[in-house]
Amino acid sequence: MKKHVLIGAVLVGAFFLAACGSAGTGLAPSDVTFDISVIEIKGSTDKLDPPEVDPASLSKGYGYTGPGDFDPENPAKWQVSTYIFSPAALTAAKGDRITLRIFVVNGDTHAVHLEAPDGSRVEELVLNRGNEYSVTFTPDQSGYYTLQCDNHGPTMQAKILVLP
Ligand SMILES: [Cu+2]
Repeated sequence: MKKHVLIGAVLVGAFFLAACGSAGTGLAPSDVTFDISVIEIKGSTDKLDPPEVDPASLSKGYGYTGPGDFDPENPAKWQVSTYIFSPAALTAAKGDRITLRIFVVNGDTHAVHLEAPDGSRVEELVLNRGNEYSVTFTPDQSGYYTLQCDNHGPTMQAKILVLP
C-alpha cells in the first residue's frame, strides 16, 4: 500500500515538472521587447562646496565641471553629470526571445557590448546619438546579462536578470 502511494507521488511530481517545461518558471517562452534610452543627466549647484573627490576619477560615466569652469559669471557654481541606460534593471526568462531597442539621446558615441552570465560576449555594437538600434537574442543561461558601455564604464550599465 505504501509502495503505491510513493509511486503515485513520483508520477505526480514527474507530471508537474513536465507541465512546467524547461523554463522552470511555469511561463511559456515569449517574445519580449525592452525600450531603452541612452541619456545623460546633469545637476549643478552654487549652494554646496564642490566634492572632495573628482567624480570623473570614480567612473568614466561621471562628468564634473568645477567652480569657475562651469559658469564664469557664477564662480561658486559647479556641475556633475552621468550617462545611463534607462531603464537599467530588466527581467526575463531563459528561452524568451529578447529584443533590446535602444535609442541614443545623449553622447555622440557609445561602444557597447552585451555579456552573458558566463562572461562570453553576445553582441558588440557602436551606438551613435540620434539613432535607434535593435539587438535580439535568446538567452541560454540564467543569471545576469550585462549591457555595458566601454566608453562610460563601469556605471553606464544595464542588467537583465534571466530567470531559469
Ligand atoms: Cu556610453
